[in-house]
Amino acid sequence: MTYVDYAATGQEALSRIAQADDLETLERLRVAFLGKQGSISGLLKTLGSMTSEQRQSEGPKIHALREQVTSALAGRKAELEQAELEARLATETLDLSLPAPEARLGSVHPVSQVMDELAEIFADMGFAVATGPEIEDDWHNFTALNMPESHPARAMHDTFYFPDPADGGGRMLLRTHTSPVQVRTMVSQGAPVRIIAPGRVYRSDSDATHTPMFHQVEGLVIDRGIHLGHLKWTLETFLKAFFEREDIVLRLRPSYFPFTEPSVEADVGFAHENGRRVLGGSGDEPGHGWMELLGSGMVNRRVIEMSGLDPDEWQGFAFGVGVDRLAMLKYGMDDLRAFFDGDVRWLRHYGFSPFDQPTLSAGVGARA
Ligand code: 2NL
Repeated sequence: MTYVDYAATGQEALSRIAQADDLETLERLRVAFLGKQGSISGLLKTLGSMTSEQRQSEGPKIHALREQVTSALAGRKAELEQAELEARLATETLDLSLPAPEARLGSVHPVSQVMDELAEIFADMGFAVATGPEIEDDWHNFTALNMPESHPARAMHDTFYFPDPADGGGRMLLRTHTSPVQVRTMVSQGAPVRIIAPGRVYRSDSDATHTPMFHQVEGLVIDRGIHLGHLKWTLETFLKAFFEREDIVLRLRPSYFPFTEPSVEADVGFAHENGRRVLGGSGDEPGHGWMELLGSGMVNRRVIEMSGLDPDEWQGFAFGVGVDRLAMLKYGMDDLRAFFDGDVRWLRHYGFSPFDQPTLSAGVGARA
């Protein structure tokens, strides 16, 4: 049995700990003394092969040595950490007078902007906003709107079809207009109704002025004694507010939709100013013209009936207008396809600041 000079071993360990001048060196020392293969751990293991007498005399010395080294390591660690903190505090500076880094701001898409404007304008006339599914069944999209299976008007509304999981023989489709939202509202809440239904709709159309997906807002009023005069006033009031011009002139022209009777298409008068079309004034003035803007009419009594209401008690008017087209006209954007390219340069040019919303509540058209 070789006797170890614990005092000398302790002295040496303490002096190496005191000399460690960074945390990594200190950690290496801890492993060298107290780690699994460490020298003091090794001494502890020798206790196992001692006689009980030896163990009684050597045990306390080895444990005392381990305590001494453990607390020296902890003490030095605290010193080194404090020194590191002081060094950082002495060198790091924080200039609170610097301007904050500029945050990258997104912008509001013109279509979303126009939908917000429409919701505000119609809210002032007492209309609520109604929404519904973009994947519809045949009945809500066609049949309830007086377009039965064989109706020729369905051809204009060709769209994307899916099998209906709930009905083996039936099919689902991407809605071709937001009218099914209005049908659903009549069915579920009954009369009276005063709503607009904004949203995405889908048709198989694609060129410079048509995209297979576009945005529509439809309006529906159902009440007692509703007539064409209510429709005309509502459209005029809406268009004057939207285009921010009192001189908007409407021309109602007879038309045909299966879901309205009579049906009227609404044109607005425009003038040419500096080679651009500017809305306002009668289209019959010399040099002026009429531009087709939206479709509308008195709700066909068969549609009212199919939605579960009595057409002898309840009448109404409805209209539908393309949101993308309204945005193009109001903000002077000329290619419809650019709306859905997702090009951020286009958005930066035409997009709206989320903090400067030109809605009625913040001033329509208010831009810096
Ligand atoms: C257009 C024409 C229109 C309607 C939509 C409608 C809805 C119900 C009942 C009756 Cl629930 N009509 N909507 C009526 C007339 C025209 O849209 O050219 N839109 C782009």
